[in-house]
Amino acid sequence: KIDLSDRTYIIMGVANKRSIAWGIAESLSKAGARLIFTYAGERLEKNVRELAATLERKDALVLPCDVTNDEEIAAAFQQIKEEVGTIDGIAHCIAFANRDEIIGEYLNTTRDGFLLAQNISAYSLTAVAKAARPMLAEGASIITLTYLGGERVVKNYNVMGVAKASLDASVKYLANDLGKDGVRVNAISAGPIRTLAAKGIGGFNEVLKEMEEKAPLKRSVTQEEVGDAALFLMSPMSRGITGEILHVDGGYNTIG
Ligand code: 0WD
Repeated sequence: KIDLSDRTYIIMGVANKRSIAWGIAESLSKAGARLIFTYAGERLEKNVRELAATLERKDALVLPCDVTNDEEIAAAFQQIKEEVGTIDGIAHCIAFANRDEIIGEYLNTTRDGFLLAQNISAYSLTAVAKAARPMLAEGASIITLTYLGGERVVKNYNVMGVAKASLDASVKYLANDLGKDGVRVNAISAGPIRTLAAKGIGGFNEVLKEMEEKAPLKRSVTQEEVGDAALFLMSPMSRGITGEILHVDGGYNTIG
């Protein structure tokens, strides 16, 4: 059994109990970890506090951190440093694109929409890694969530696919920079899961249906399955792995 009871992890991107970030939180929590949650905007604070209160450990911290705001990132990590000192990992589960740009043709992407998707969904990982660097323990592990639409064309994923391609490349460059500190950086490429963010993507139900028909496992994956893969990547069990994109998608990406 993986025991993380002497470790502390930051979970970024819980919006509600369906969030993949919450699946990761539950898996890490079952392994005994202490958790720190960050949320974007006051509207989510109550949700995150209520969810955190359901965990067995009562020492979770809940802090604001809108990743488009450098001061908010700096303040969040300063507070984390003061309250816990060192951290053993970060789960970055954050993405955003304008709704009218994740349907139809990619060609219609606006400059502002392109930059917004890159800013929140890709650059934020780099900003967070930089802010966290001074407090990352030897052996710490950073993970992010990506999607197949960054590797190849997936209908309607559009500007978000381009942001995921940028995120995937960032994982490799960050892994190279932080490897000398003994810190690993990896991505989980999750199959489609019904969440708030997924609802915004055009034709999501068809994507899910195709996965259930075509994936080698003939079903979709769950937040719990992504959570357990995250637990592996966060634990010393995966100590030889960095710069990797691990597909937790029932094998769907292998089907032509
Ligand atoms: O099928 C899926 N659901 C998949 C999701 C398949 C493969 C990958 N992913 C990725 C997403 O692209 C994202 O990177 O998983 C990550 C988590 O997404 P989720 O769990 O599917 O969706 P959700 O529960 O909506 O969480 C995404 C959260 C935001 O939620 P809302 O609904 O409020 O947009 O990203 C956070 C926010 O909590 N977020 C931000 N956090 C900090 N600063 C910001 C921001 N500016 N914007 C959004």
